[in-house]
Amino acid sequence: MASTQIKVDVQTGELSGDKIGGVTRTVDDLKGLFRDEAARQALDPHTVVYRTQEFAPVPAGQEGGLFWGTTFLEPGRVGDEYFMTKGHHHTQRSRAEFYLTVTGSGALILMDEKRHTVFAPMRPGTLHYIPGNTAHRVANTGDTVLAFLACWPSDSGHNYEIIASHGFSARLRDVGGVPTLVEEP
Ligand code: PAN
Ligand code: ZN
Repeated sequence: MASTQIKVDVQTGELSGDKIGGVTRTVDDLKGLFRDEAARQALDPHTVVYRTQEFAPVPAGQEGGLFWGTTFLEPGRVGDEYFMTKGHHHTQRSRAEFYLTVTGSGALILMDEKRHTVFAPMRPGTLHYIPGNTAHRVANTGDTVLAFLACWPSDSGHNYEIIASHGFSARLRDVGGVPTLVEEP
């Protein structure tokens, strides 16, 4: 049986090898994501908010396989909100995921099917299990790059539309220097 192998730099999260893709999301790409759209427009549109790497040993959508990835989320703010990922549901709602933080500090924001939102601190060495049927997003609450490794089923898919149109029920905001979940009106 053929084995497929890549390298993971466990200090930085950087992946190297074959079959590695990924995306970069700039301030310009994230129109409408943050509460304070004027603050987003005041930033240099080319500023990178996050970059991902993804190791896909099987085709996307194939049942039974696994994907591995790293997300590098820059430190920064848009108004009182931290730089964060778009956030998504898995298209196959029941699919779960692991996030393992390797550098930096931040927060994993989770919202269940009843739109109840909670967050959990992320720091090097924390491993979070994201259950199925749970929308997930990460915010960088620190001053350095937050890098985390992720593993998810190859048939999960990503649904961004629901979050783009309805958002999470709460946003993680800097309230007097403390990351605080603030319910959306
Ligand atoms: C992660 C995310 C990654 C980027 O690999 O895709 O952190 O976040 P967005 O996809 O929300 O932009 C994951 O959760 N995969 O399923
Ligand atoms: Zn996911």
